[in-house]
Amino acid sequence: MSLLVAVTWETQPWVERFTRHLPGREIVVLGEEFDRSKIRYVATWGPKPGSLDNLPNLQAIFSLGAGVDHLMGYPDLPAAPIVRVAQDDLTHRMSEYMVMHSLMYLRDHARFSEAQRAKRWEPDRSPPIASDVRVGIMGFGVLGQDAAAKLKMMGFDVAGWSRTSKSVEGFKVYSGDNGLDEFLARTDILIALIPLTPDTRGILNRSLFKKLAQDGRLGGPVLINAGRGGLQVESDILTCLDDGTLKAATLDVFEKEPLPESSPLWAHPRVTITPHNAAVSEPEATARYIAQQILRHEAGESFENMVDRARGY
Ligand code: NDP
Ligand code: OXD
Repeated sequence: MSLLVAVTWETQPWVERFTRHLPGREIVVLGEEFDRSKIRYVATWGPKPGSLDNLPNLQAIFSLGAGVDHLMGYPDLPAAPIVRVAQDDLTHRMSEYMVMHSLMYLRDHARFSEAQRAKRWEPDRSPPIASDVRVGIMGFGVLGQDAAAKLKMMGFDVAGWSRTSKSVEGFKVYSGDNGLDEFLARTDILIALIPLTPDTRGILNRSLFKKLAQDGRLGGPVLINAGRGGLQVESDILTCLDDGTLKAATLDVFEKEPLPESSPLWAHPRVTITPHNAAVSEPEATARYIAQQILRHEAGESFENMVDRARGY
């Protein structure tokens, strides 16, 4: 059995880990000579057109991340099952990000940083506490639910929104188009952790932001998007920041990545930017997870976290 590592980044860290976690297997990378009929598995992120063609014995395509939108646009994607990353290392990193940025808004970090630079001593005598702040998590899947549990532990008033209705102990979960307006109306911090699909493209737009709570303790709703850049309409975010519909935004993902130098988001005083690293797929943890999936499959068990191609996630 061979595993093909098809990434556009440095391949060596992946090859080293896969070799260690799958002893005795052949690990090959694009650009090398290899027998395509021997390839049983592919581990990939953003494969170049053609790179996954002509693999007649392929048994699974492993996305090197949780999202699979990078695969959905691949022309004639092989019919093998797609398995995505859903493991604790990545999940915990995302929750760290969400808890940190939510706390920074709760504690008005931007205001105190500015006051420090101006050497102003300006304590807030009546700041909100976490339970005064309503967090709404769009996308109540693996990442959304872990972030919800940790934000709740900090005291935030957390609810979720998903495509299908579900019950998750301890949380009110809204669902579908019918539940969206009510969900938004009770949300001060909007966290986006939904996949990019034809249904969700451009969902973070002006008309949605207008429906967020305007009576919250933060002085205006804030957006935290670490889902995908294609979810957001960046010109609408800027308009809404400037007309007060949004108080602030933390963005890890962008319509175009890397974010072009010309983007006005870079310099906006109420925008926090991170370079699509809210939760990285750390090679050791990810290779271990993929190796486990291969071993499960070879022992006759089914893959975990398989993608439904019709849903797009
Ligand atoms: P999951 O598949 O576990 O969860 C996705 C959630 O989104 C589900 O609750 C699903 O609803 C909901 N959803 C999907 N489509 C819709 C829709 N049309 N309307 C409402 N809800 C919808 O995914 P993960 O939690 O593992 O990951 C979520 C996303 O996070 C990834 O797809 C990726 O884009 C992003 N990500 C970003 C990273 C970063 O570093 N910035 C790192 C890792 C992931 P339902 O429960 O009904 O199926
Ligand atoms: C992912 C990502 O989907 O890092 O895992 O964006």
